Amino acid sequence: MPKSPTSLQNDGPSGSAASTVSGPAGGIAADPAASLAGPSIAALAAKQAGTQALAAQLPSNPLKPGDHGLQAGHAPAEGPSALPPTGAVTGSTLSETNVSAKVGSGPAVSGLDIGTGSLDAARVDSGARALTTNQGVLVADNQNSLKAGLRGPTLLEDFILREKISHFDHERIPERVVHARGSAAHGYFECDVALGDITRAAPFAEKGKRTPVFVRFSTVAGERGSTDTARDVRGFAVKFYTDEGNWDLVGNNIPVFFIQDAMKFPDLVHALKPEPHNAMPQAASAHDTFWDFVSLSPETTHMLLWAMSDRAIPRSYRMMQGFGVHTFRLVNARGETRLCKFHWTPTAGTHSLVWDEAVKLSGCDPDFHRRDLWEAIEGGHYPEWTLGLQVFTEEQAAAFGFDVLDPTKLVPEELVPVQPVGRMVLDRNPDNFFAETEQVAFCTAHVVPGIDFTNDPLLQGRIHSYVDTQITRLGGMNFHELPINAPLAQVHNNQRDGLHRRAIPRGRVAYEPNSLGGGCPFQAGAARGFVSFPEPVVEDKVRGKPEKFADHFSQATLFFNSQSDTEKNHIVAAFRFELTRVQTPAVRQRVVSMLRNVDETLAQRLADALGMPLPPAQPRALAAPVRSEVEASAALSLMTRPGDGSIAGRRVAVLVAEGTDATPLRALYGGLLAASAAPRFVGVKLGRVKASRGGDIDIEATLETMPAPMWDAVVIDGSAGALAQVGHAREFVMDQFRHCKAMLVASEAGALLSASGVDVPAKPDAGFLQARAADFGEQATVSTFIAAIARHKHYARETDPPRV
Ligand code: HDE
Repeated sequence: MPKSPTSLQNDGPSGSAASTVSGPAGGIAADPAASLAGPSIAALAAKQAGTQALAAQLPSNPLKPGDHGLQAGHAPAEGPSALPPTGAVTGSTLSETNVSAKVGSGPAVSGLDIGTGSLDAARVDSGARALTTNQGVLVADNQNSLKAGLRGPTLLEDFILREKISHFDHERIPERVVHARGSAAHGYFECDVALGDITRAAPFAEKGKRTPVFVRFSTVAGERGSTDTARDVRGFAVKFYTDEGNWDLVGNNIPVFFIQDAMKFPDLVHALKPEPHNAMPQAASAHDTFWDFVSLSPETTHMLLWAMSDRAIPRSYRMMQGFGVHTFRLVNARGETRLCKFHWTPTAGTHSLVWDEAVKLSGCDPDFHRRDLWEAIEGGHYPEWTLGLQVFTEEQAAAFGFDVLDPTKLVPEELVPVQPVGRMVLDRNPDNFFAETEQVAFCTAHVVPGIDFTNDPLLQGRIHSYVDTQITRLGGMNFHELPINAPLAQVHNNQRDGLHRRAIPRGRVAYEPNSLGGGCPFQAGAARGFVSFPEPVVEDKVRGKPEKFADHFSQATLFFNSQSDTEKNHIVAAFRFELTRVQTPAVRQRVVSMLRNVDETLAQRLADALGMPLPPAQPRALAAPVRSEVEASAALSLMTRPGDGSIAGRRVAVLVAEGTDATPLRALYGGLLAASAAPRFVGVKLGRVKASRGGDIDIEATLETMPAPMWDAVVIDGSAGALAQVGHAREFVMDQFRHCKAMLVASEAGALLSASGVDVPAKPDAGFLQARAADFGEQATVSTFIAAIARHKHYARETDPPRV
């Protein structure tokens, strides 16, 4: 009796019969002549007969006998279904084929798939259109409210003003509780390796398959309008619109988390967010309540080291890794399972700001990351990541010295290598920030067949939280119908009503089992539907943690040991900054006492930096320290991912003043453009500077509006020596030097350099290049400079405190 789902899906109504109490309307009867003559008894009878025939096909529920026991639980059968003899049998009303511009020309074939399919249906283009109200009424005057006389009061009657103001009054929706500030883009994931052997998940079905994605990057602590370059973890949330439904991989740019159990998340966030009495500080962990909480929660130590590292001040969203964090489960079509960690690795490499630069950027461009992502995509430099998987078995996991269900632990790549399986490209900016970036609802509960959860207690809590939070944020349970959230796969179920419902379900059946709807929508069964992996549960019901969760420090030590000296220095400086801002000495001491369990030199350096004696080490939850299988892992250092050497989209300031020799400068500028960088002539003010040859130069950006932190590199032309008396120019050069960026300096510009406090180093680092201005256009100069920009930072010149 069950029909093939394909034939069921595409079969629209085509006949007649009545389900309405008032009887059939004209034009839809089986016998058109009869319907034209008025309500058709025949049509009603035909519908009743059809309904009877359909219902009779299910004399009982065939699922029931197999509905019990373990076997049925593991492999549910497909539900029964039958085709209605005519489409009208399962329709709501016989009048449904009465056509109008609004109701359409016939019943929908695909039922509840409102909003599914491409975003085209939702896009609005007002080009060449006149202004209307929300009811579509043309507005004659958009300048003046309706008044009783030119100098009289405004009339309540002015429905146009009232609609406009009322809509404006309600424009804002609640911002996300965490990750409020973010930016997003569309793109695709392309599978490079078919993974059918280990997962049936649709995006990995075959090599070359592309799955559309929408990706949102974010900071965690700051409010929606806060700065992009705060020291913070970055969210890295990917929505895959797979052909088997939406899969959301809601990750971060750091592979571990602060806490081990969802129970502690509200405490963590309350401690991190601005303090409740005075709402300060914004977008910063550098305050007492955060450090109070974390120093009393030693499980935070590992992630604290990551958060104090340069990972927390990325140069660009395009230049950071992403991680699924939790251990997930992959399941193949045979029901076999492996465990898995997800890794996104940027093609552009992993690069960071330095702290002084991040702080200054917060002032001169709080939208730094948002702008960077937008401009890169608009400029055709599509950000790209490789997706890599660490796949391992339960048996392997059991042998690790740490518990893979503990989200404060990573799986060292030395134990399980990361296998690249595909790449993600972001190639389209959203049309509208609110409709897409703000309304997108990522939920860890959104998984597809082939991807399953593990018992990580943090992940388990998240499965609840994300759906729950959208109910407040997006105003009810129908947030899945918003165009950006709607899956490409069709949606058919018996969920009904609720605020902001858009779908108009056809027919009278909203329950299952049913026979009046031919059993539809029927349960898909184990062969096609999502089946939870049948993981055995053996223990008592209990509130507690597994023993291995008590090791709070060994991977923090592993992380610290894996850092280069520069990275270690930055970690010390970040702790110093944050703890200097902390006002309560006991909290500072507690942090240092906790860090003694990570690395004695780290704790000692911090104690010195904070002017305190080294406190005793905090007692450990585990008496004996755990010995990590891996002592140091190169993969944990940012330095191991320099990227592909491209300088696409990198901003290069060309400092220029009156009297420049524009010929070599233009050649250099052209060379940078050819390498897809974004060079700009920078001067004191807009306008034209006179050149000795090669044509006068139009200044494109000014020192005042685009200071040094906004640039990746600088060219200091010979003419720029004349800027030695300009404070902005001196600050510019000083910051470029201090922030370890590539500099190409004309030997003629010595006056500006020394006025900025920069002595030409006796042994310049690879990022500090000197040449005669006349040689700027030489191929060798251009390519050495490009290589220096591609290295991004030249830390060899860095000192603490800064010399310059
Ligand atoms: Fe989230 N998190 N989170 N989180 N999270 C939210 O969901 C939550 C956690 C992450 O761009 C919220 O829609 C709990 C880990 C990202 O829209 C909320 C717990 C990781 C985003 C929420 C965690 C994340 C969120 C706020 C502990 C890395 C932004 C608004 C049990 C793997 C997604 C929203 C976007 C957002 C709850 C822990 C990443 C409140 C309860 C671990 C990237 O539901």
